[in-house]
Parts: sequence; structure tokens; C-alpha cells
Amino acid sequence: MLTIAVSKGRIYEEALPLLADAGIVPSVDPDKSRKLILPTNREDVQLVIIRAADVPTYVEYGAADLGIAGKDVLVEYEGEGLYEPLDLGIARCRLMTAGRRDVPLGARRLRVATKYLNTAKRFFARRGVQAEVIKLYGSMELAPLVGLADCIVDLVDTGNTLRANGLEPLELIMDISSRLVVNKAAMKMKHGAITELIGHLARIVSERA
Ligand code: PRT
Ligand code: MG
Repeated sequence: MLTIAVSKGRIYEEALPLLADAGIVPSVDPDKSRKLILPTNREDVQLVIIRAADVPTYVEYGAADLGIAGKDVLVEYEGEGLYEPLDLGIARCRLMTAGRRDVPLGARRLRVATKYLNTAKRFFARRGVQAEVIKLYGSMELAPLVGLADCIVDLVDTGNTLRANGLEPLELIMDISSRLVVNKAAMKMKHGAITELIGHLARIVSERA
């Protein structure tokens, strides 16, 4: 059995057509079911539906053989037991700093709110900026509006969410897309099935590009 960890929402939506082209079609719609393990048309493949930030954990510990996760989640996760063989090119966006249009960032020590604690610390350290990074779990855009932080580190796609809150994108930290990740032990134990799936997906992705 191959178990693939995927998060509900945009990654699932964009991964479905790729998986379908690779011959894997879930037999249950996760939006219409409370099931967390989704059987597929293939007896030897199942999907597990988990939070986006949990995908690397499931794959590192071998609870899933493979997973699909955003590069944002992967750089923030500090595990070791993962291969990242393929950029799937889906769920694209940018990880950026953003702040208030009307308040320039001063020279004093910056306060930064984000759910990407490790990534933000590394980014500001690399540029020699003294920053106090505050961990939030969501609605980062609120933090500069109520004085919790001077700026945020968050994902930006259209920029509509920032604009709606009087914020503007400032600096690009990295371009983001979703990656296929593989458990290291599974790569050995299920080598045939996994390399076949990677190869299949790689062809589909390159045909799309
Ligand atoms: O929902 P949950 O709390 O379980 O987790 P999650 O919010 O991390 O999951 P989900 O499904 O929202 O996002 C999963 C992955 O999708 C992320 O880890 C990214 O790799 C990828 N992705 C791509 C995005 C976006 N684009 C995106 N725009 N994830 C989130 N956003 C959010 C962003 O955080 C901001 O709130 O959309 C808003 C910005 O969009 P624009 O278009 O207004 O700029
Ligand atoms: Mg979400």
C-alpha cells in the first residue's frame, strides 16, 4: 500500500488533476465526507487528509510514504527524514514581508508577526536586521493594524488580502509552489512503486510547463 498525505483546500484541488493523470482517483470527496483516509480507484494507493503544516511530520515518521506540501511549510519544518524529488508547480504564491502603506519601517528593532517563525528569523538574520519574531497561527494581516507588529511575513498570491487591510507587499523572501515529498525508508522499501509514481508525475508536470 502507498499512502499519500495531502491537505484539504487549494493543494488538494490542484493536486487532484495531477493525480488523476497519474491514474489515481480518490473514491471519496473529502469536502462531502468526514473520512480522513480516502480510498482510491487503485487498491494499492490511499490518501490521508491532514493539515498542511502536518504533512512533513506524517511523511518523516513514515505514517505516509509520500506527501504534497508547500515549499513554505517545508522550509519552516526542520526535519531530516524527507526526500523532495519533485516540484509539482501547483499552489504557487510568494512568501513576502508586508507592512502598512502609511507607516514606514523605522530603524528601531522590528517586530514581525508570522506563522513562519524559523523562516522569518533566518530571513532577517541573513540581512543583519534585528527582529523580534512573534508566532501567530492565522490572520497575520491584523497584527500591524492593531500595533502587535511592524510588519508580517505571509504568503501573497493576488495581493487582495493585503490591500483589503491597508498593507502592501514589501520584500520577496521566496517563490512558493508545492513539492512531492517522500519518506526515506519508504523510498528503499517501496522503491519500485514510488519511483514509478515520481516518474509519472514528473512527465505530467513537464508536459504542463
Ligand atoms: O487552512 P489550514 O490552517 O489548515 O492550513 P493552511 O492555511 O496553511 O492551508 P491552505 O490550504 O490555506 O494553504 C496550503 C498551502 O497552499 C500553503 O502552505 C501554500 O503552500 C499554498 N498557497 C498558495 C497558499 C496561497 N497560495 C495563499 N494565497 N496558502 C495560503 N494563501 C493565503 C495567504 O496566507 C493569505 O491569507 O491566501 C491569502 C493571500 O491571498 P491573496 O490572493 O489575497 O494574495
Ligand atoms: Mg488556510
